[in-house]
Amino acid sequence: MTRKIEVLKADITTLAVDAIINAANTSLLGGGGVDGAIHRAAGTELFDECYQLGGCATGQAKITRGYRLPAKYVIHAVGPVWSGGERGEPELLASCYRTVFRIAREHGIRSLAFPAISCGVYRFPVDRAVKIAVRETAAELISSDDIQKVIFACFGDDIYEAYRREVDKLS
Ligand code: AR6
Repeated sequence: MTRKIEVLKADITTLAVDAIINAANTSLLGGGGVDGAIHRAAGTELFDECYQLGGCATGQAKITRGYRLPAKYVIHAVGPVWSGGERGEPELLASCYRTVFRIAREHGIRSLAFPAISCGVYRFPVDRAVKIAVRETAAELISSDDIQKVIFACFGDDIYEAYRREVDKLS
């Protein structure tokens, strides 16, 4: 199972996987951080498709095509804004990962790349977010053979080290 997980220092927009995950907001109409980078790289057709989706609730996700990205699809997940941890943030973040995996299975997607959802502007504590990401990914890979590769695309050494530590615990 662990051989299906890769921790990479990478700009997610460059990865040629079946789907990359966007750390979006409830409007799905773009923003800063990884969301801005994905929209810039994919081109304006991505915005046009997102506009048709009518937003997305926190903890949920919606899929679009990838347009000019090397990835065929983008799965837009809306992570929670961290506000102390007593407002269901851990469960909402776990729900993002579970929803992404369900959508991926429904579309025959076999390789995925995630950014550290909620770990930027949304200020989720990195170690806690990474534990949730790795736990949910391991649960998916153990319970189903549909997904063959999950990449954690890390921007910055602290995020990279946090994923590395957590993934190493699996083996
Ligand atoms: N590739 C991989 N990771 C990246 C990239 C990239 N090109 N760019 C940034 N990151 P954030 P959030 C990392 O703030 O916390 C947006 O405005 C970044 O270093 O993008 O979920 C949305 O529209 C961090 O580790 O997402 C929402 O309003 C991680 O991606 C809001 O931000 C997530 O940081 C979502 O906030």
